[in-house]
Amino acid sequence: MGATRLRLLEGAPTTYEPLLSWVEEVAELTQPDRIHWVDGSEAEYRKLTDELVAAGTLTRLNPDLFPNSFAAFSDPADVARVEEQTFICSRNERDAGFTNNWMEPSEMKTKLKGLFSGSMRGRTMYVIPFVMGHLDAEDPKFGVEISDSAYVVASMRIMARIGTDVLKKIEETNAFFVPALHSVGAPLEPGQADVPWPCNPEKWIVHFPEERSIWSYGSGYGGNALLGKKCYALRIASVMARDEGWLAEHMLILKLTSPEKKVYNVAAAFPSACGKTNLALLDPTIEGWKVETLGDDITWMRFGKEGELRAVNPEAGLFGVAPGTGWGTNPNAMRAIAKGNSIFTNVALTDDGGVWWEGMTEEVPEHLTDWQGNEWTPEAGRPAAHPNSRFCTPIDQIDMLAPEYFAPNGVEVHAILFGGRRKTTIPLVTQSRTWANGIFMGATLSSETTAAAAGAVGVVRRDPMAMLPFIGYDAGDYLNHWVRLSAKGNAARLPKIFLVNWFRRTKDGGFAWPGFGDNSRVLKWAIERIEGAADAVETPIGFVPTPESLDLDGLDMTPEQVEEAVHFDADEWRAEVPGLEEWFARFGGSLPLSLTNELEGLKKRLG
Ligand code: GTP
Ligand code: SPV
Ligand code: MN
Repeated sequence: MGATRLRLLEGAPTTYEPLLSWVEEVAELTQPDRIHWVDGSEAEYRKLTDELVAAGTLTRLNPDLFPNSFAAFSDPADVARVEEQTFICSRNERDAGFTNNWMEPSEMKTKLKGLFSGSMRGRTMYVIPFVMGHLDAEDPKFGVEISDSAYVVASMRIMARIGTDVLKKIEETNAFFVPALHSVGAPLEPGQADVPWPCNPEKWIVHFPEERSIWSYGSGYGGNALLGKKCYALRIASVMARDEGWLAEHMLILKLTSPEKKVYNVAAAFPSACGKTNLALLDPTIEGWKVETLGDDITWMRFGKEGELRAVNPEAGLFGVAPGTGWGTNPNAMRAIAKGNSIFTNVALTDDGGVWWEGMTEEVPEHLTDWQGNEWTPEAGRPAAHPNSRFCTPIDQIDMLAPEYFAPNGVEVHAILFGGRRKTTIPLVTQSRTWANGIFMGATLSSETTAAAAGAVGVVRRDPMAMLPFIGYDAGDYLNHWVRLSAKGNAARLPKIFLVNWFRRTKDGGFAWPGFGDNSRVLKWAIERIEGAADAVETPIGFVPTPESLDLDGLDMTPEQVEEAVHFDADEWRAEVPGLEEWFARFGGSLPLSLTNELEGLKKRLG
């Protein structure tokens, strides 16, 4: 180590110059009191969580109920991703596209340097080496997050592969790593007491796609702060994927085994808080079909040697929406959570030191401490847990985890579902007419906004491939990349594409379809379509099930009710067309021609 190296770097567990010089540069800018190199060990986790409990950031849960588990309560203004403050700072504005906020990179750097200047004063700067995907993948995707939040370190240990092994491999292979800088933006003056959830009212989540770097300021929450997740594994990775010929997608991936023991892997893109984790951990309500989990939020896909599309889950944990996750709706998630080793954020506390959220149990507890620390009873008239409260749990605690999760080359994808949250118009399931028609379904996907992002909830917006907040470049280029890349696959082995909607409403306002475990009936129909075994009605939008072709065995629904869930409504679709035209117009010239043709074809078929 050079004599001029910063004192804080003494004892660093690496001699890897690209890393040392970046850490030094950041330390000089942010002025932390000390640097901690994260090794990812059990002992380190114990020490960090003990410190977080002492600081009041974490509450230790009753170990008889949730062993080695903690609850965190955020600042009430730091509860979700902040899309308005998320930027893609490519050199040219055009490359960020109309779906992203943009600022000229050097202007943004100047602004960020001002904010980060001294931002870690009084705090520890943690250096977290991590890899998204497998350490022994052919081309492992490394990152190093620097953060001044121990909560981030503890959460990153659950969500990604981190620590000494990763650092060693980076050094040994002289690897590139994505520098991912995070500060809560709350420096401490000498003697100043800390708060349980430090953060800053001003938040910036910034990506520099050409240099593949991330700067995140002001928030300690989820996708804003655990930089391996949305910032790297989607926004930066989507740019890498464009340049290297693969796909980084906001998809779950599950392994489905039929009664004949045939295996089908299904990837599904739904926007945030629209059912990925629930589908990935589905407990089928039909006989003989088995579901195993491969991933619940992010899927990386590339073509294999035979032109088959292969998928891996780059994450190591679940960061799941708590409300609605219950013993009735998602027992597999509940069993994984009950094993402990979890961090809950913004849930409610029970009087016996456990956690609770809306939908966890049918019976509502008589007394709770709500996510803001207030007394709560069922009469309170407000939710006890924040609608975007989350559980953070190691993925290998899922009993139904597919062994292929551990395979660096992943699995072949046989079907892709695109889905959103729509009260009307979109039937329960529609099979695309062709691959191009399937890409059109993805490109025009729409959904009501949810609590997963700050802002209004329930507003319908277009969300291409459920990637609207996560495409790291121009959205038209992104759709072109899908079209061009898939042309390189083996056409006979391309997955079949389906559009689904678990959230259609009846005239009375209730859900038209029971959802959750009963979604296995839709999966079965999709597989039988692939095998040419299930009937369908051809409609202008694609193929929808005939009433007889869906397995409704044991389901308490009248034929009229089923019809309400599955039917194609020509009037609703004619009313949808102007919105589709408006959406496509926003792409300017960058939309693939095949998609323009798809829209023309749809209009013709609708008459
Ligand atoms: P992110 O982690 O934000 O990306 O969300 P996600 O897509 O994984 O969504 P998740 O599975 O956590 O579900 C979000 C909400 O939708 C929860 O409150 C679920 O209870 C609810 N939900 C999931 N699946 C269904 C379904 O089939 N029907 C109905 N009605 N609700 C569902
Ligand atoms: C999402 O919003 O899609 C999530 C949660 O999965 S977060 O990690 O906050 O992005
Ligand atoms: Mn998500």
